[in-house]
Amino acid sequence: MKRVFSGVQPSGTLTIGNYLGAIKQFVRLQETHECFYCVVDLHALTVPQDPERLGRQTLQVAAMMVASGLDPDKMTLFVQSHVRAHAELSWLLQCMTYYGELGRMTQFKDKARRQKHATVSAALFTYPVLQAADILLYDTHLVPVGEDQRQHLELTRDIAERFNNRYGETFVVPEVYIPRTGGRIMSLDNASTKMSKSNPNPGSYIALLDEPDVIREKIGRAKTDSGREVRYDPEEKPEISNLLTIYSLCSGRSIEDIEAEYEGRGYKDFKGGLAEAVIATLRPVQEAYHELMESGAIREILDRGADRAREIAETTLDRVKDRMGLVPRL
Ligand code: AQP
Repeated sequence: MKRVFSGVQPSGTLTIGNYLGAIKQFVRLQETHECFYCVVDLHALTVPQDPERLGRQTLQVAAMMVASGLDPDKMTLFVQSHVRAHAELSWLLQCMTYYGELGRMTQFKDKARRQKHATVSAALFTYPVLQAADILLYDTHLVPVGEDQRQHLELTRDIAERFNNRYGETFVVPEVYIPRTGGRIMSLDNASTKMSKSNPNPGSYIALLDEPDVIREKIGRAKTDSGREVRYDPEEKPEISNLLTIYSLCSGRSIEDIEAEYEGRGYKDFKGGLAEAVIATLRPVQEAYHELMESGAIREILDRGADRAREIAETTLDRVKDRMGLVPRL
């Protein structure tokens, strides 16, 4: 079986963007691939985090992933900081990554712009290398991610190829896997920025744990154009097109079918139907999540996952250190 790796940051409650863009694919791939999924807590530290909250969110995000359909008997789920090889390989790979390459990463530029220049952490600049380490440790063939991660995946491939050229075949060069629709769900308040769990405006996203009334309210307030035609046209009608994408992915219906249903009915009815489709999608996830959190089962799932991940990661790390000329202990 080919290997899959992907990570999710515990930087807030997952959004429907994370769910449709990434986690739905994770669930599908566990049937056909050997999958490693990781709650990347070290990545979340690149911007200031409250320690107590970070710990809580790490368990919550893991539980949300399992509640979304990840099966502990079919895939490996673990916390990044439980496997030390991630941080160690990251250092080794930083020695082969160019300053200029990291400076071109748009995620860094976007996140750095939101902070005062002098307080931007060095880790925010170098974390794409940690991401490369995460992926390369598991001899990963396929990385399912949202569109926003495409550039980081290209960097991972460049680093792997550079290493293989310099030291001989060591890493599998991974392929990126981005869904045809849903790879970039946009904010509800601004269709030119992607939906993000760390957006300070909660009205900009639907969180996986939002109550039905909150979902109805957020969708009711979602920005639209001033027309009333429910039509998919990302250029002319980016807001309605984004809502149609969410509707289609949640209901399993085609966009044309939804357009036909709301022809001549305006945005209010359309938003009402969309809200119910989202609520129906999230209801089973929310129920499973609350059960998992109450039973405490998530800690055990993560513990078993870390043991399994550690075994593979340490073998890869030893191989890399050997290739680079680091002397092993007796
Ligand atoms: N809006 C989105 N549409 C589709 N996919 C998305 N992803 C994120 N936002 C969207 C995908 O979800 C996976 C997990 O993302 P992450 O938690 O590792 O970090 P991120 O990409 O930075 O996501 P956020 O929600 O925007 O987090 P913050 O606000 O903390 O930066 C990834 O595969 C991502 O592509």
